[in-house]
Amino acid sequence: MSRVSIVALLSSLFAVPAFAMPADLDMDGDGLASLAELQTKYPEVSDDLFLEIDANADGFINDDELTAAVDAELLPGPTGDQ
Ligand SMILES: [Ca+2]
Ligand SMILES: [Ca+2]
Repeated sequence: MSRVSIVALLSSLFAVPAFAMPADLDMDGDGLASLAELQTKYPEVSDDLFLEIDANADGFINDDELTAAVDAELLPGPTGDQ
């Protein structure tokens, strides 16, 4: 096992997001939501809003960024609680 995969394994073991990326949002199961995946669930999401949500500008929304976007009311919560 390479050093990189060990680090990835450890970080996945210790990552405790507020909520996991919903399966209906992360359709390819890579743990991240792309613009296309986000727009499939939220068609109203614009390119500009995606860039605003994508805090580290890697082109994908991770759990932390999704949580922050929901907290900032940029996106509705995945559980739909009010
Ligand atoms: Ca994905
Ligand atoms: Ca990101």
